[in-house]
Amino acid sequence: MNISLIGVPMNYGCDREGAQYGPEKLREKKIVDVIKKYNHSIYDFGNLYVPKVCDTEKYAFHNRMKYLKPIVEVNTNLAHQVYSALAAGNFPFVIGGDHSLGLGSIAGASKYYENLAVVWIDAHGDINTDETSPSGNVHGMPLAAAMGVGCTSLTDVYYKGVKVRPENVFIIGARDLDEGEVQLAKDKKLNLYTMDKVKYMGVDGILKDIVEKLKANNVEAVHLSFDMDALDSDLVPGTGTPVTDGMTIDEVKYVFKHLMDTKLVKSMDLVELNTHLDKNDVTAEVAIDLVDWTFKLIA
Ligand code: 5AB
Ligand code: MN
Ligand code: MN
Ligand code: MN
Repeated sequence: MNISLIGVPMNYGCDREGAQYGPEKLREKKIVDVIKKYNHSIYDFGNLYVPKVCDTEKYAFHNRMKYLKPIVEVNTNLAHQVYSALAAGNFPFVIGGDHSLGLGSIAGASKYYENLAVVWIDAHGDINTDETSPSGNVHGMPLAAAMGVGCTSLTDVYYKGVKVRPENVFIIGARDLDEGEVQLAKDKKLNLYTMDKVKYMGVDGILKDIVEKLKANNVEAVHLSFDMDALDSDLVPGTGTPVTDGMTIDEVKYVFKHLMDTKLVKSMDLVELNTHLDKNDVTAEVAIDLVDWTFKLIA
């Protein structure tokens, strides 16, 4: 497989120091060599340009969304990179950076694929809008925007309109949802596999459900978006919004394996590694181990 590696050294979406150094840390940990081991051709496109905006300007562009303008600019460029990679027959692998980059990666993938599904593995839903967000942090909003919900400045990134239909959205591992998110998940009948549901149905149970729905919905391609905080907080000190009672590494690997087996996964994000919060690089090592596993699975 030809892999396009795209770094997004941005922390405007989480408003926290350290998330912007994820791509640099992963390269230091030899992400390129790790992927190459499995006979992939990897093209490292380096990091996207992230304009400097000082923190006194965080609300200069919108009164309820921090750093809106640079976030939209970076994501528009990311979307085009992802689209171009897919058009060239490559697998775009986007490394963050905070999860606001989901705006761009989904926009790019959905421009290429008519009937895209998104599997979002995360402790959070990331389906807030500027109106429901308790923080104003855009990394808690990308998946709502991708479904066409929220402010047009986010929903219209790269091109106007809905990027992914709600029935094609699958959230796995959620255990920290805000009130507005719970409501939206209900209203839109999202496929929401909370941590409680994962425990109740078992990892096998939810995977069976997801694979069936992907088939029934005639999905063409899956964009897989992995937030490090899906893992239990004990395993990942180096992430900005850690939550207890999360997934184990083996559970995540098992989910990846079965998703890759469908042959539908055509693009992926790995986000929310925070190098300032990490302890002895343990979170970076976990991330690299998951990258190793992922690209072993991809033929
Ligand atoms: B992450 C919270 N729901 O909106 C909000 O890490 C947290 O990309 C969002 O999943 C976490 O601020 C965003 C409280
Ligand atoms: Mn997230
Ligand atoms: Mn999260
Ligand atoms: Mn986070």
